[in-house]
Amino acid sequence: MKKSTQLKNLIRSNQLETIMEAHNALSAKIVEETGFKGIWASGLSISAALGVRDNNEASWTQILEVLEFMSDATTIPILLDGDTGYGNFNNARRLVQKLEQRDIAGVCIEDKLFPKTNSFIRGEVQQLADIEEFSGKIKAMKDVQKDDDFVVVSRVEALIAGWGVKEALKRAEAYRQAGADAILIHSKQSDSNEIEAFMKEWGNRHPVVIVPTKYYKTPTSLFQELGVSLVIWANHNLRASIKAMKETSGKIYQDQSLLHVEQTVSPLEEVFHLQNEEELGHAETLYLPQS
Ligand code: SPV
Ligand code: MG
Repeated sequence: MKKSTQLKNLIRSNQLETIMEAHNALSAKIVEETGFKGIWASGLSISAALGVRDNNEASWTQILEVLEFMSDATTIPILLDGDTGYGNFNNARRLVQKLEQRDIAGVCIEDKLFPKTNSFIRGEVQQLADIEEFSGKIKAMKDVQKDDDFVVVSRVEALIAGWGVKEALKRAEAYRQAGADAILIHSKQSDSNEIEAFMKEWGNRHPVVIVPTKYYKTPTSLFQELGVSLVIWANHNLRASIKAMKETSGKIYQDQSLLHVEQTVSPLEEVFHLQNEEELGHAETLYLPQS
């Protein structure tokens, strides 16, 4: 099944679905092998892995290069965190064309201004996009896609900016009418109260995506009860790898020896497996002269 169709089915399925963050081909492959049905190509994680801030410091074509490796290495759909679409409607629709060419299943854009800042950094002073302008951007993206199943998720940042649930509902409804396939409602609170308030008013109008990074204590079963369609575990492979790399670098530096790390790191065979080394071995028997 096409990756776009897989993602559309996840968003439309009656049960709660989850997708997991990746920031390069290696982490994307691990997400797939774990059993997840989809990948969140996180802007925060990709930029952190590139050594830059989550402020559109990496150009959109640099992000595309990372995505191409992620997509080539996997068979499950990738939902790109497309920030604000990297400009106005015209930049955003060109992004859709380039994503479709790379078999990326969908993109999420947020109603902020370029260059954006991560939602957990000074959220209240972040400016929101004009509703009409952002709705035009969604329409342009939906109009340009060639594959009917390509997914556009519209992310509402009203709660992040402190504008309240009423404004969030107003924006979500406008973006639904503009043609978005799903609404991502984001919150930075440590409990899920405002997400619950949003969901109760929203009902089953249209699929909803959430990112419970800050309200991680809320049981996942509650999200299902609220009618949420898709949960994104947004940055945990990045954060896990930072911890593992710090511990390993620290131990080797301290001991000036590999003795106490060999058993704690992945074996080289695992690395070769993740690179699909087996396939090359097989291809060599087919295509190289066998003496
Ligand atoms: C990301 O993963 O880059 C996101 C989610 O946009 S958040 O960091 O919560 O804004
Ligand atoms: Mg992001």
